[in-house]
Amino acid sequence: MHVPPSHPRYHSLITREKLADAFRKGLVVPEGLIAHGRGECFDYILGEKSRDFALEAERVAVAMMILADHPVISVNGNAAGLVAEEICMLSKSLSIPLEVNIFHRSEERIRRIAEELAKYGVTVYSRGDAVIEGLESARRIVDSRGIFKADVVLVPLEDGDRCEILKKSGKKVIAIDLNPLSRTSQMADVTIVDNIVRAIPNMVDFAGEMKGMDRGELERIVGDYDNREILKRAVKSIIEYLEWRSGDM
Ligand code: PTJ
Repeated sequence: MHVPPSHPRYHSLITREKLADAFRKGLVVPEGLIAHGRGECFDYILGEKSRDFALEAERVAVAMMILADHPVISVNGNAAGLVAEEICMLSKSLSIPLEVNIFHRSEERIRRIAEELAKYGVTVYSRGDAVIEGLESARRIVDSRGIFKADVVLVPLEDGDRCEILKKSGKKVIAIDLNPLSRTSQMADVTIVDNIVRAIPNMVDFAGEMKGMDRGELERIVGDYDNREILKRAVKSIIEYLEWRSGDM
């Protein structure tokens, strides 16, 4: 479908088209389209831009990934459909491998997502030769070189169960989730309350700026961070945005 750039909801419609195309290519499941709709709703009441609390969390996330011994970026269908190229830019910039890890598991879709990412010349793990104990969903099947041994995992559009288990296995979890009230958001060490289509490009910019920083400075950035405070600011900003909009009525 042609979306005219003058359309007031141009960016939102283009993002939908991208996801629908990815669905047609077999990267995204129908449930992913529904999940995106929920995300859109939160994005709408967050003002559809990267707020200060999101930028702060994105910066800390990048610092944490630079400091990590075995960081990994988990990629599901929606992430591959919306920001495959940008995730690969982040992966290359920080030399962090990607791992395909999906909730609605099928070997065919894992292969398609891995192929989509590999186009950009990055390291993609998708072996499924290890299991995270304590998890019943298909997300328990991981790669021994990636999530299994990782100390820091970036998980865009996550389900709460896996976040909890990853944390129980001693890993630091960075989540990207537009819903600040979700179980994942509440449980992650760093919650990026932002649309993945803005969050990942912002993180690519931060990576460029921060990869030359000394460890002490990066440790200070991570050490000063308080995720509960970030979540509170996200919820308050929704309240303030709605109050501001109600003033127009
Ligand atoms: O590819 P698969 O099989 O791994 O499936 C992917 C989905 C997204 C279907 C799966 O992970 C899932 O069911 O996720 P949930 O539990 O619905 O959680 C998705 C969360 O991401 C929700 O809290 C949404 O608000 C949020 N979300 C949706 N779209 C975006 C988003 N957050 C950031 N950016 C988005 N574009």
